[in-house]
Amino acid sequence: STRFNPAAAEARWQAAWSAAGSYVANDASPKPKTYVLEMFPYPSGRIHMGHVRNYSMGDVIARVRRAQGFEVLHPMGWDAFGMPAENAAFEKNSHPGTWTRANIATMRGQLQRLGFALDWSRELATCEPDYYGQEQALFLDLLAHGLVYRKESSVNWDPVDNTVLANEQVIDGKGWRSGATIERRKLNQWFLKITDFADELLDGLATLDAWPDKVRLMQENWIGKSQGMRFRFALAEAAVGHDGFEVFTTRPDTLFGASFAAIAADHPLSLALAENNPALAAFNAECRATGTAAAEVEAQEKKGFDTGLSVVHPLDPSIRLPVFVANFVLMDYGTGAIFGCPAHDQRDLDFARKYALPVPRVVAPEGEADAPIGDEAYTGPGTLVHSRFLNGMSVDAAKAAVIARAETEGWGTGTTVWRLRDWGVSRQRYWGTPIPIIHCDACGAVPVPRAQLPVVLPEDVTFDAPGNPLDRHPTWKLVDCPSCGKPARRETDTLDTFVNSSWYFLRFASAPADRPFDPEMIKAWLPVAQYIGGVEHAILHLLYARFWTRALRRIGMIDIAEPFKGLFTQGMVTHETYKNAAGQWLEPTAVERRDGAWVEVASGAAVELGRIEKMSKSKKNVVDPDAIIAAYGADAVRWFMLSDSPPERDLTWSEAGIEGAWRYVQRVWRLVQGNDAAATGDDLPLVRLTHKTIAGVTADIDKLQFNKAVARLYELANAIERASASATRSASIATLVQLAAPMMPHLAEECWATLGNGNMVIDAPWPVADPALLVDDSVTIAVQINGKLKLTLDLPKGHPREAVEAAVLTHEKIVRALDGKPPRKVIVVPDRLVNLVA
Ligand code: ANZ
Ligand code: ZN
Repeated sequence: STRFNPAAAEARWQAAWSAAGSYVANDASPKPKTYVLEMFPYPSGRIHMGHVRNYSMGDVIARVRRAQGFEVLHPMGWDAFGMPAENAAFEKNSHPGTWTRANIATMRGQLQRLGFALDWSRELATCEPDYYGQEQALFLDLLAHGLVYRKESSVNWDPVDNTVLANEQVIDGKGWRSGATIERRKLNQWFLKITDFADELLDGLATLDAWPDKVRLMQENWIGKSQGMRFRFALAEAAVGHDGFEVFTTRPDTLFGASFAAIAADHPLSLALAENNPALAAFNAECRATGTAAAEVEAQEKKGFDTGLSVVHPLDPSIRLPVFVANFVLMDYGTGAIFGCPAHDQRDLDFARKYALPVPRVVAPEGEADAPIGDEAYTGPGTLVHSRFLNGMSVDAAKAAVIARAETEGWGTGTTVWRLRDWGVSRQRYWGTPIPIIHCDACGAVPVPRAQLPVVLPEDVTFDAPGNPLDRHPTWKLVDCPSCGKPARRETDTLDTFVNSSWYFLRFASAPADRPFDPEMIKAWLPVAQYIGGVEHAILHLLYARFWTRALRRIGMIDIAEPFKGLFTQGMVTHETYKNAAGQWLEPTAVERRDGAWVEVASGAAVELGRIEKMSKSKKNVVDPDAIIAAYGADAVRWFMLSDSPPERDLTWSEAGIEGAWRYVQRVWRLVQGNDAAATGDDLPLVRLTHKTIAGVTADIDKLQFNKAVARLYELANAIERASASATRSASIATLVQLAAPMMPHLAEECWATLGNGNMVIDAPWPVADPALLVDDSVTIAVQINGKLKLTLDLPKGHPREAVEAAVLTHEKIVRALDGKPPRKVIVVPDRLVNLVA
């Protein structure tokens, strides 16, 4: 047939690969090992085009490495715990596991139909006890080494639903489901000591030269190392047993710009004052009743309560500053107290304007007059002004000068300040890894004995009420204390799902039943050579995974410092958006172009064409991979995903794009069908282009520039189409098939078989370019027999002597002229002449 039929071919080759175990990674292989990984998906329901793009890229790398002789680990699994499953369960009063496992089955089928070269024998789902039980063991290992601790900390409390909310569930200070005003509540929660690794995590970034600079910078800013100072403010007059308090600042240089001091509502001084001040007590209560998200604290109106007290300026005892309790000062950061410098801090400026406090400027931008401050605080660099002994210094020099003075005089100390906080991992949720702890009134928090792991989530839970079903379960939490045997309670919090994704790449390398992983296999496979995923994970996931790797190294379980050697973050898949006259979003399948205008397919009504945006359910501008595979086949989808844009940029899905991919699939197929395997003769320009394509595609793929590789394969196909039959042309068709195989594996297998190869194309070694054929200039060589010119040959400049000889002796004309006999002698003058003595 002249048409390639994807449906039949895809199923056949997928079955053949699976039967041959082609993509099963062999731990015992003598080949060099490499590990290619894409960020595992959350099983939300169906695979979307963003997944297809991500996994198509990883698949190309995995397939090329395999063809290059590597033993490749390319696994897949499911980041299967999390809120959406619990929300779905709540809506349908069903079990989150039912929803999750059904989604996994659907999505696994979709990935398999795309023909990815994945080792499904290593598939894992984080929601299964064999995975999360080992996670519990790791948690206890970190606990035993002092890298886990328990501390009181604020959460968002929904007083109507009686539940803790994640920051994303608090919208404008209200609970997303109940609409109730959210309060701050203190709960005992578990923390991982990521701050112990702040230095390491920062310094380690320098070793990650195969990561995008932008991601390294984002991590650096998140860790946020800076110079700060703590110092003591003395109260002008002692009150309620306090004679002062400590403040923390990152801007000691601005100390002469101070116009007030402020403490948190929960600061010991504020609490003490509130005991006989009902107005302050009421203000403190109001402060507590707001969300904890930084953005929210930032957004809310700055409010203060004047305590009537004042503090003494440490650099000039004649200056007094009023002391406020302020709602934007948080108790669990720094010392819970600040000095306010309105000219150079926006929160302080808003506050000062509201309470009519002075706004003295102390930093002026280089070369500019020290104009009064308007509505915007000046936070940029500059020179110190109105600051006595600091005048004329830069910000950094002034910081150092103030710290030096404070340390000499003994009222303050310089500190290195990190923006990074310890990682609170307690979640008041059902669908997560149970924290393996038992609380006993006598013994405190007792680890669950190893022999009793995994602590399995109970199946018989209800989702008919808000809150944590583990808390409501009648018996699950009732256990005896492992230490004293008295009745005790299980911890009902579960671990943040970011914990699940912080070590899954280790479990892929080996998944023993009795341990989290086999350290020998970590040595064999890790670090991941190439990790690919969305830039939305550039900060938290990657930082947490780096932290777990370093923490496990510190406690002696593994010996790598960084989990991901190479990192690539791909762009999004976008699509046009469509709206009807009523302003409702329309799906791409519901609209079409008629006479140059967009209309609704069903009604013919006019449609407004909106912006190109990331595919999302809310804007309905999604294209379902299944429908596209059914229409065009998996290879065309994969090809289009790799072809149009540089992989780090957004890719706009279009009908024209997928049509183009489909036409290319058919062109390659026609070239193979029309191949004349018996043709003889060389076509040097085509040989050269083919070798250039081999070198170019290989280099492009090494740099993940898939769109460039694709462009080269278009060019090669064009050249082959134009060339007339020759041995070269047949060979070039085979090479084209091989080079396209990582992107269009099913088509490639079908072509390879049609070309008469016995093996599968995936088992053929990756083509290697002949460097001599890559040299651009060619020379014309005169070929003589017994001194008489017979023909001229265009050969690459510097072509090796044997290759020149071979090209001459196999040439049709020469073979005929010599009557098929070998010459008596061959004289080669490099790049000029070949004389045959007959
Ligand atoms: C005086 C000052 C002057 C400040 C200035 C900033 C600019 P980051 O960078 O986020 O760490 N601060 C300190 N403790 C606080 C708390 N518990 N709640 C709210 N704010 C607090 O922020 C450090 C700065 O945030 C500190 O430096 C302090 O204000 C404020 F021109 O001190 B600064
Ligand atoms: Zn006990």
